[in-house]
Amino acid sequence: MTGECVWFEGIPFPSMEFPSEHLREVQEDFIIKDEDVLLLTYPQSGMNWLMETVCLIHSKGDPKWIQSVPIWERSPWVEAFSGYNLLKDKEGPRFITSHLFVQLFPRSFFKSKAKVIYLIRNPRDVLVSGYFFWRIAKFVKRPQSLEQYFEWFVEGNVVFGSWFNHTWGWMSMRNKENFLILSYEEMKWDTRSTVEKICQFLGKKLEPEELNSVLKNSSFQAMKENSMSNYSLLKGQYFEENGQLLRKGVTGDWRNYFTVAQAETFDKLFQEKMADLPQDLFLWK
Ligand code: PPS
Repeated sequence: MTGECVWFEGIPFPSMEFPSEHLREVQEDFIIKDEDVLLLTYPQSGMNWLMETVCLIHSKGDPKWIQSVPIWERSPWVEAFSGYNLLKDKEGPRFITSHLFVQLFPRSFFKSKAKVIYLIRNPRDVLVSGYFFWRIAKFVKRPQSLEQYFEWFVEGNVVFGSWFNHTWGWMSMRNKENFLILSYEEMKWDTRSTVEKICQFLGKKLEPEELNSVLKNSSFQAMKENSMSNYSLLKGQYFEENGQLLRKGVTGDWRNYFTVAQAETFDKLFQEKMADLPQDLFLWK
């Protein structure tokens, strides 16, 4: 996997948008404000779904904002050069998105009261989703087969680093009151309750019809059809013409791709690496 990426503190990043001097500036100089809302995930965990949901909660279900401004401008990626520049000049409470490891995150955050939503997903589905995503992206070395990507993933030899280390690192914050952990699985299985949980965490009260509109406009189908959220605006430049970020949007798709041997290898690795965390954090079990 190495090759077409840049390294920062032992973690590989895509070669565009993430120069190491910029990542250092993000870590040391970016000021997180108490009123900011931070959306954090390992890649392919449902970040865009979370972003869309939070934006719709903010607009009380009114889809005007999500249908007129690209998702990456509504909640910019702090570690990406272009996202950082948007955020620096933004007034008032901000939505901030990131795939960064906890140790690379802006240091100012650890002294702030900013609210964090950390979304996790079954890493087996993250792996499969990532395999298809990186095959359509033009800015990283593409895996040639799922078998190859499986090897890269279990070794943590993928852009943005190891799922296991990312999850471990952020889970150390789990008992803080400004930190909410959600899973892609609970969002799928009971979207309404999860949206209510987010509202409560953010201190937002929605009327029933506003909540219904959040659910309707953040659904897989609605996002797939929304050019401000489906990344069709970046096709050609960053993604292949036939590429889809919104691929299937289901849980358990890994079962269609893993061999029995891969499933066993993954189970063993998961047990080794995650044994010391409370297992009820992992709802897909
Ligand atoms: S990224 O590029 O890392 O920010 O990607 P991310 O958004 O985290 O993850 C992409 C996967 O999330 C699925 N997705 C959704 N699932 C259900 N409902 C909605 N609304 C939704 N929006 C995005 C998307 O389909 C990717 O998962 P896969 O399994 O590949 O379909």
